[in-house]
Amino acid sequence: MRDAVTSLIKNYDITGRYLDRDAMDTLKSYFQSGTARIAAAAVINANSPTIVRQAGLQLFEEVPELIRPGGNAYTTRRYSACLRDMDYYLRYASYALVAGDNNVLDERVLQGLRETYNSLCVPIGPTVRGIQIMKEMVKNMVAETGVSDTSFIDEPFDHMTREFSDISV
Ligand SMILES: CCC1=C(C)/C(=C/C2=NC(=C\c3[nH]c(/C=C4\NC(=O)[C@H](C)[C@H]4CC)c(C)c3CCC(=O)O)/C(CCC(=O)O)=C2C)NC1=O
Repeated sequence: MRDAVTSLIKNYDITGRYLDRDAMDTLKSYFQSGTARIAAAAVINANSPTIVRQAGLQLFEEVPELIRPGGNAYTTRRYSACLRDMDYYLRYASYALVAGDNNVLDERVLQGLRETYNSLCVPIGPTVRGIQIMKEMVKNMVAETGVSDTSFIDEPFDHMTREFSDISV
């Protein structure tokens, strides 16, 4: 598992270089966004059950077939599995936000997931939509705490949906 700092150091160490100007710029921007990253993690921590539940409701409203007979989230067991997956995406997104690096998502969430989803016929489009709904909710909540630029919140959520979208084509 890597974060913004260890990733940078690793790259410089491989080639035996001192940290140059580019490195300083990268580090500066990471540390300058530090307080906002912590604010985002705090918002997610304080609201995760609400975010997952509301995002699930919105998703099932937009794609009602999912919870009808024959839908992948139909039956209590699969409905819960779906919300549990949403909860995984949210929790790991909060880790990646603090780390300033998506590596934790690759290692802990996305590895082998496409095969699992394909074999269980979990539909990709609605999964992507669910992740995007959570992203918008988190961005709004973080903006309400006074963080003016919430664009950094896109990174982990968009990383996950990009990985998913790669499969669906
Ligand atoms: C921390 C990393 C991690 C992830 C990401 C993870 C995902 C994951 N989701 C699964 C199932 C599932 N995932 C879903 C999800 C959905 N169905 C829908 O229609 C919606 C679009 C969507 C919710 C948004 C469902 C319904 C199942 C159960 C499918 C089944 O058993 O038939 C399974 C199969 C095993 C199980 O049921 O637990 C895994 C491994 N597990 C992990 O350890």
